[in-house]
Amino acid sequence: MTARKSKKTNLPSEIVCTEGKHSLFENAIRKLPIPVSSVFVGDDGKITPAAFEETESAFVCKEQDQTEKVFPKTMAKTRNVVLRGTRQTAPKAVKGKRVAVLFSGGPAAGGHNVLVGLKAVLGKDNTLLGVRRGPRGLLKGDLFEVKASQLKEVVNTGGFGFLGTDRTKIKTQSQFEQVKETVLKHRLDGIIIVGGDDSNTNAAFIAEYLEKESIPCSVIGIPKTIDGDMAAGKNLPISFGYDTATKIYSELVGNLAEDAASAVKYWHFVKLMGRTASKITLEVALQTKPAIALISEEIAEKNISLTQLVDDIVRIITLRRLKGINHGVILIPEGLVEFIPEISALIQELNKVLAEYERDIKDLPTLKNKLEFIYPRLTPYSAQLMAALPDDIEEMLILDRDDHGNVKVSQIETERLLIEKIRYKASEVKRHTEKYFGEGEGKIPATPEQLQQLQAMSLSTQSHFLGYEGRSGKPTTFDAAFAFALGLTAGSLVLAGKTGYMAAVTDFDKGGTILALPLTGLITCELRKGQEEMVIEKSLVTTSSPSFKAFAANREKWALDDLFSSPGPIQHWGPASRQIPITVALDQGYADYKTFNLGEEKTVDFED
Ligand code: FBP
Repeated sequence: MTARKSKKTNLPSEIVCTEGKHSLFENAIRKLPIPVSSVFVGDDGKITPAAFEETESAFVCKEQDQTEKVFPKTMAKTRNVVLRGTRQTAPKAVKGKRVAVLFSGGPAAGGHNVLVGLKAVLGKDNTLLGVRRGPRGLLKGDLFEVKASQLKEVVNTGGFGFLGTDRTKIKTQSQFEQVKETVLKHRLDGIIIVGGDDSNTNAAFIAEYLEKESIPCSVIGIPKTIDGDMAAGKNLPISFGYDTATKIYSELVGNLAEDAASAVKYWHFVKLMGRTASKITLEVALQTKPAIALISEEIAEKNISLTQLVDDIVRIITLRRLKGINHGVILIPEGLVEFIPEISALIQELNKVLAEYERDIKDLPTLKNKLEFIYPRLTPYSAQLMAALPDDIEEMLILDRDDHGNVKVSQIETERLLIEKIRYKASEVKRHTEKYFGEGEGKIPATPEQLQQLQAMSLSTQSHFLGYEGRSGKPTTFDAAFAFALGLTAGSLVLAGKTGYMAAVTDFDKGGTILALPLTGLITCELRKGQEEMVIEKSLVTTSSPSFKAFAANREKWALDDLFSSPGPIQHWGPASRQIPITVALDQGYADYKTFNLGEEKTVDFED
């Protein structure tokens, strides 16, 4: 018998080869071609900057007088008129421009493709500089030249790792002077701020300041955020990052629904990121059809109290239980607490107290001392409500706001608050069947057998928070193409000498229309840290929108049976790889959501 020759294995070294973001998948997606709008394709087939022309559409500010007072220079320049990008057949070469780009706020998938788009459109004759660690890096002047070879490593990859990010608000005179120093020191002709509503507010203020100082440096915003609240109707259906995040969450929620139906014992309470707006929750609900999905904006509109909300949820749980279904998935938007009328009133009171007595409260050594100081300054109703909240939530509500004055809702465990109250109510329903079951208004009809079955059921809950895992995933093909187009648009705007605009893309079903939206047209007045401030307006869910109506028309059905669907993992190629968010397709009036069209696919080449 001959001994079998042992085969030499390369496996250990193959594993090492995948270090530094070189998994089989990462290597493959770097090579994926990106759809490019024909506006950016020259006669030679190469990437070419767009030109811009005025459209007939102009924004009317919510607070016209105040906006004009705060932004006189940029308002006079843009007149709030929307610009459209057009293809240049014989573009005049623009050379020697130096453009800085920074990420601001939370990460969102596609950020690296913005950089690739910028590099591609600026070409060899201009310089792209990266700002390390967001607005803070801009203030410090922490810039470096971005090389094509570096971008080839990050194209189509997720996260903001290449530059980093932070949430510094730029609003004081000394901060503006620091920005000026950076502009002069690095001889900048343009600053691109990739961010959400707060970051684009920064962009609007910096643009105005530099204009006042007669410094010829364009400031352009790029709409980024997973939250979906950086949108402006037909002009800007959505920001980049939303599609990827909602698809990641939808996969996980689909898996949880499957788990609930398999193990037949758990109610999964899933809090979904999205800060204020419930746009993420709405999209995930349309993708997965869970038993319950709460939409904060509807709760505020209908003035639904916490008690009423808990009652409504327990009613659905009970109806399912009577059918023998003692499991399900409940989606909870991250910002819910801010929309429940009595908690929202409490937060507003707290914001006022925290703003008025900021220093006194800061100096108090313990949490107990802070609470003792705050309680007497609240109305009796709010004080009573706060005292009834779990300790950790009480603590989160009085903790410092972020730099932009937002309550840190991602840190508030709303899902646990609801679980606690729902458990109590569900057990009450079981204990007092005569009150809740039978004939008559508000009562649930049930047979003795069903009630017996109900008594044998216990409420097993699991809580989850899906947030950070959705922000830095590999961009979907849509986000990859969309972010790339935004980079091309912003770069073109700087080369055209425009300032005070946000790059935008619309008509995702028709090859992509390129737009530039005047930042001042998106500004409104909001209460932040108890004071009125000019900020870019958040786009929230409206109950009259087609996407909400589609959800509302089906939710009862989804509540009473297991009709969930599992969209599965994000697909970068294959049948589901060209989907856009269902909410976007519905609200924009597209014929379907399965195939976006942002132009012809191209393997983008760019050199230093
Ligand atoms: P942006 O608006 O900056 O994109 O951030 C969105 C977000 O992911 C929210 O959904 C969430 O509430 C928040 O960031 C969390 O912020 P942090 O990273 O500071 O914890």
